[in-house]
Amino acid sequence: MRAIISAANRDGLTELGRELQDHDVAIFSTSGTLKALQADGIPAESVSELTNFPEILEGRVKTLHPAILGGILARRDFPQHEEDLQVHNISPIDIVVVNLYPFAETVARTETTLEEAQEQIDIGGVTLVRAAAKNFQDVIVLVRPEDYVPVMQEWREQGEVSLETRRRLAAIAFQHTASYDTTIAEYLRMASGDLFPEQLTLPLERVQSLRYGENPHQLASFYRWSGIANPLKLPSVGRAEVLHGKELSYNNLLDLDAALGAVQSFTAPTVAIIKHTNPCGLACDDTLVNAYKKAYAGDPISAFGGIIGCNRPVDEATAHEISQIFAEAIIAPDFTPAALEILYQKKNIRLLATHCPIEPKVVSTQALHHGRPEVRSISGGLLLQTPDAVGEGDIEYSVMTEREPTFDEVTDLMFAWKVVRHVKSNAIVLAHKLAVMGVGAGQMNRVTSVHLAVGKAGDRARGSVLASDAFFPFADGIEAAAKVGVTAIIQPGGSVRDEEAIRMANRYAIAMIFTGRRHFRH
Ligand code: 93A
Repeated sequence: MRAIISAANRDGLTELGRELQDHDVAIFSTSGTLKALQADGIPAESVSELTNFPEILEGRVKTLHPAILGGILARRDFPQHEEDLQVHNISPIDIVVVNLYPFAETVARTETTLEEAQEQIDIGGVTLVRAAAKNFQDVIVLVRPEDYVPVMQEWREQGEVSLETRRRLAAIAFQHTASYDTTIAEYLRMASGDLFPEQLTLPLERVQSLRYGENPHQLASFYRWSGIANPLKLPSVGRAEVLHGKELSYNNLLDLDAALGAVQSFTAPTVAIIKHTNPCGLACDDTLVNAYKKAYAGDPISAFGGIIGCNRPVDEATAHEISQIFAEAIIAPDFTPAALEILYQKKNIRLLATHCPIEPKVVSTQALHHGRPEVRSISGGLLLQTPDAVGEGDIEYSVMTEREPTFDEVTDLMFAWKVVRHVKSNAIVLAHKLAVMGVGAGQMNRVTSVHLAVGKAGDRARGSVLASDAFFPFADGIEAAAKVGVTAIIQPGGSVRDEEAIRMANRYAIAMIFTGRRHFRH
């Protein structure tokens, strides 16, 4: 029997070579692999022995040759194929072991140039793999080092590698080359800025299997975008490091994403406490610990079991405060050693570090070209969109009422406006002194969301400002807010009944501003 081994990553190759040697397999390799095998005392020959042709174009053509591809693709049970091999003096090849050029790892580095990336596009290796996988009845194909040991073990114990295993290896191989090509396509697409091409395969890699989905009877897995360097170095849950805690659940991941998104809108130290993807508390202050205290005070009942987002490294004081209650998870740029010492005492709390700044540097145009789209699933398809990103200083507004908002009101209105887009629609947020006082989320009409936010805020509604993610279709929501002492409102405007809403605001001397931009979150 004959094997071709051509591997960029040589993990496990020596052991594999020894096993093949025990089975009397003749090994043929490309130059680098050959050197490595021979250095470890594994007898192997150059693929040129099969092709009578040298590697050319600095290695761009090494194995692309009919003597090799014919040997792989020939069906052993077809007389015509057998005859062709004999006529052209081609030897059948039974095992193909390939580890492709590391394209993904190369483009994961920001400094990689287009030319460097191009050289890492594997052609010959992919061809070997696809040929071997097509002919899986007769050829064993191995593309991942982790498969070497189990397959060799099967061979040793069963005396052969079963047809079932060969077929499974072929499926792995085609998935591997498909995903490899998808990463290349994605790299070129991102550089071209073509957001939604006619055909799109998403380059995803599994991070981990999850114990279950949203509910225990649902199966689930966590995938992330496979690595292409993002010049913006955007923080993400997919790339965050888990420092501590119980295994992440499906719902944890959803809430962590909401927590990260919410605090990413702010430059001052900010803490968000998330429940069921909505912030129940969120506040900015001069220090993280003060922001946490204010966020917690926003809704102490709901904060129990919350997921906490911080846009500054968690320090000792903040860790101490957080450890007073039961929190499910924290995501932050990092954690100080003193903070970790405190939080490690909580066995279950999940701690995630993004290891990059969490700050509002994304504006929509940049996100368009360098960010990844948001993906959601519907039956029979996926929906893709650019994120609802808003940069600092991106908010423009017009005053619609007789009274203009005061400086303090404007500060809180801007704050509330940044919070409200992280709340499920219909979304209403009441805020005061850069802290959330009450939230109305996910209601089927806007006035109910106002009632909920007002109810949560209680006495603190007086003197607060209100943000609404979309226009008020009727003036009733404004009246409900006015009656509990809300002094200013921010909303997109755009309803046919805007005039009624403005009249209502004027009646209660509310200052109301329109932004012209809606922030639905369904
Ligand atoms: O440049 S290639 O696409 N041309 C080829 O003909 C070819 N054949 C195998 N690269 C090719 N390979 C790849 O070379 C393999 O997929 C493997 O990653 C690498 C191993 O080369 P070496 O053994 O010289 O280090």
